Amino acid sequence: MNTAYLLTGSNLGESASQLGLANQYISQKCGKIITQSAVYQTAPWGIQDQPFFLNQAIRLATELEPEALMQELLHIETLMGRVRTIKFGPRVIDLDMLFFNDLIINTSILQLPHPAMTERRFVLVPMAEIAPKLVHPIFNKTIQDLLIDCTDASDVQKKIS
Ligand code: PH2
Ligand code: MG
Ligand code: MG
Repeated sequence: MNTAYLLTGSNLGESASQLGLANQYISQKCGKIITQSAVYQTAPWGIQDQPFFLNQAIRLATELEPEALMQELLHIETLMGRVRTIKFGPRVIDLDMLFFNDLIINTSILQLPHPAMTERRFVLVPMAEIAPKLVHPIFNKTIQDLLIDCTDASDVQKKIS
C-alpha cells in the first residue's frame, strides 16, 4: 500500500461542493482517504485577479502506481468539467499530487514531490495541519519547517463551515 498526499483546489462555481464531490470520486477511483485537512480559503497565487480559492490537503492510501494515480486524477478533473485555459488561471477543480511515498520523480508528465509546493502557503498550511512531521525527500525538512521558512505572505484562512 502506498501513501500519497494530494491538494484539491477550486475557484469557479460551487467550490465547496466541488471539493466534496472530488473526494467522493477519489474514494471511488483512487483509494481510501485516511485524513483530510479543513477547507481553507486562500488568496489566488500567480494571477491575483481571479476569485479566491478553496484548498484542502488529503492523505490517501492507494494501490495505484504514481502514473496511474495521476491518470485517475486527470480523469476526475475532466469528469468534473475542468477545461484547461491559462496557467494559474481559474478552475472548477484542480487535483494535484504533492507526495507519493518518499519518491522523487522527474519526468515530463510527473514531478514528485510537487516542485512549487515549498513556495506556496496555500499548500503548506493545509499540509501542516495533517502531516507536520512529514519530511520532504529533497530538502530533508519537515512540512512544519518548510512553512516556517516559506516567504509567501498570501492570505490562507481556515474556512468555518
Ligand atoms: N492553484 C493554481 C494557481 N493559484 N492559488 C491558490 N490560492 N490556490 C490554488 O490551488 C492555486 C492558486 C494553479 O494550480
Ligand atoms: Mg495546481
Ligand atoms: Mg493541477
